[in-house]
Amino acid sequence: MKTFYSDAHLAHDPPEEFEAGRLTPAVEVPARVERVRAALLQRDIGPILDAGEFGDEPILRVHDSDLVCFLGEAHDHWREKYGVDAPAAIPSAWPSRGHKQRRIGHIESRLGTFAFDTATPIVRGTWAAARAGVNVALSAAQAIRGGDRSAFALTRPPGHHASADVFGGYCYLNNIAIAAQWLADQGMRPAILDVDYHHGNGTQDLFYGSADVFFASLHADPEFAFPHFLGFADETGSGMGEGKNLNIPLPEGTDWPRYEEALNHAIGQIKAFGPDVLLVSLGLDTFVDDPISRFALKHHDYFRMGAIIEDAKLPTLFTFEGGYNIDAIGTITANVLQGFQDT
Ligand code: Q9C
Ligand code: ZN
Repeated sequence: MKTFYSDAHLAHDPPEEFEAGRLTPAVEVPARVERVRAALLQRDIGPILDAGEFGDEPILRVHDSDLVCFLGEAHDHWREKYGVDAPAAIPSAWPSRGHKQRRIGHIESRLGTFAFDTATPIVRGTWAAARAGVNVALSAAQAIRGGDRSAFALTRPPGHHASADVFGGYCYLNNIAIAAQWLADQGMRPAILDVDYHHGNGTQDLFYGSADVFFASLHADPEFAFPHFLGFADETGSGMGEGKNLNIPLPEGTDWPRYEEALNHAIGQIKAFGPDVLLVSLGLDTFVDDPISRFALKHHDYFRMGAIIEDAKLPTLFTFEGGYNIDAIGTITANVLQGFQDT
């Protein structure tokens, strides 16, 4: 399968994130994608191609123009306020109950209005990287549209936590949602499978009321895991989208037998929806030695994951999401793609 890539991601290189009450070294770093790229070059998976340019229109089909405008200028405004040597922009105050949302005005009020956590810093290169990441996802979607059986969008920053007008969870623009909407706008019927350790709250929210896109997510139970406020089993969709959203929250320590059962169930529900394209939010933070997660999948389990996804017998677009064990990320990502391809 073809892999799509852009070196613009290298410019998004935040040194730190604010998490668990302190500034800590960032885990969503350029080495993640570079390690995957190196692993793919070593294996017989297919060519790595540069992304094309798709413009703003596909982004604005999914995201509110206020968020897009904010992300484009946030770092400039932050530097005007705190100086050219200022650290990454991180919010420190939020509009809570009884407060006003502030979409225009001071950088601090806009940061709090558009962000939902403190772990998603904005540095000088963030916007260019996020923007290019969308082009990577759309390039993969175009390959699928052109008849390819599968494609891999090797993109960062990740996207599945970002909704129409909120960013967070290391995500700024929702790459997979933009690709799914782009395919739907061309008459396709997409299903999205999210196998990242964290619930894809942004993707769920974007399609929650829609009958046209099915969303299924396997993830750590929000009872104990980020994003804490969404991803529960009773979230099944609303209005026209009722029954088109499937959450499977899983306990700490989930290993392959338990994961496989949930994955097979999700694939069954996806097939019942009758999609003609499958998009996979491919997070690799389910790995046993992931530094921020608590599942227990091993290297070889990822071949099986790829094989089960192949079993849906659909054109399949994989989009890179989380996964923070730098030494394992290349191998386990390639294992999924190879498990899919060799089945
Ligand atoms: N103690 C993705 O994997 N902080 N985002 C979690 C854990 C944010 C993860 C804190 C995690 C975001 C794409
Ligand atoms: Zn994740």
